[in-house]
Amino acid sequence: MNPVLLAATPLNPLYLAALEGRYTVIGPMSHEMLAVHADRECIEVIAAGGESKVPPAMMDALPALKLISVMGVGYDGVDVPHAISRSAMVTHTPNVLNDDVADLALALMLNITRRLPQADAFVRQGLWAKGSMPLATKLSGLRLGIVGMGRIGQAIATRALAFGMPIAYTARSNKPDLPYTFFASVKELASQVDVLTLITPGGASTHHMVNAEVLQALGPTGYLINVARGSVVDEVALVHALSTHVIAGAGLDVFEHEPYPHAQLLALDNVILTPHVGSATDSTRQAMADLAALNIERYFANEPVETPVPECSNRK
Ligand code: 8YV
Repeated sequence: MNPVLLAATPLNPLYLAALEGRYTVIGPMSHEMLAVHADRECIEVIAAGGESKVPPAMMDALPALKLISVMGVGYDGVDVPHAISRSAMVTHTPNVLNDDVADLALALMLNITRRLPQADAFVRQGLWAKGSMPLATKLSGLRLGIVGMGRIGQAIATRALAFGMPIAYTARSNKPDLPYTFFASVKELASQVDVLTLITPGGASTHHMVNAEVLQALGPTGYLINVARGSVVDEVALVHALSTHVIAGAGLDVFEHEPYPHAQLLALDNVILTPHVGSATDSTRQAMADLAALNIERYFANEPVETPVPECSNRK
């Protein structure tokens, strides 16, 4: 009989396909349903996506829980300390999505500064024959500030170097090996750059890290790019900053209450909105699904998992 896995939330079809045939995937289901499910006591693995919530109650409904395998690099929806207290391992899918997320960050920078959605609309609406488009802002050479200098932050920096952008960053700690300027606070960083790009983990430690004060520091010629988590930005403060030109514009792939961006964002001309598509390409999502499935396979083969989250890496 195939092992039974619980899906925390609807799984990406590629993840489901990678699990098919080897496991029986049940769920998602309410805690009430789970509490009375016939297979509850034998489920050792929860499969989840990067945005899934895996709260203590879900874990505690599964007495045999040993692994939570997240298809996504972010795992802020998983209560990792609780998983550890239950002796369960948490895995995620780092690295395979670095290029895509970094590509999207640059795409958002180019789109917002060069006003590409407006340019496209200008052509489609037949306005070109009647005159020229208003001039845009040059991206090359603008000073870039990166919040979170992990693997994706570094991939963004590498790309930005080709655009002649001087690079500064803030992170939990200074990384002296990198040739970029470190600032200890996000506010200080914001005051020194033209484009502030967020690629830091979500969760309590970064909640509303970008608030009204930081946006004020970024200033009227500054742009905010968010490819991290919506929770990192105070979205109400951002709406205010965009509508009163406290900052010049924003490119946002993530939102506080997905899939519902703040209603006023939809009406603003100085913001570009994408539906959390940082890693959403065929090849990257396939690689993420394969890696998430590999972690499960390793667990059942009694082998060390491939990509534990950092908090669990000493338990590899
Ligand atoms: C995906 C993500 O949206 O990796 C992450 O942390 O946010 C995204 O790549 C999602 O995890 C796909 O399941």
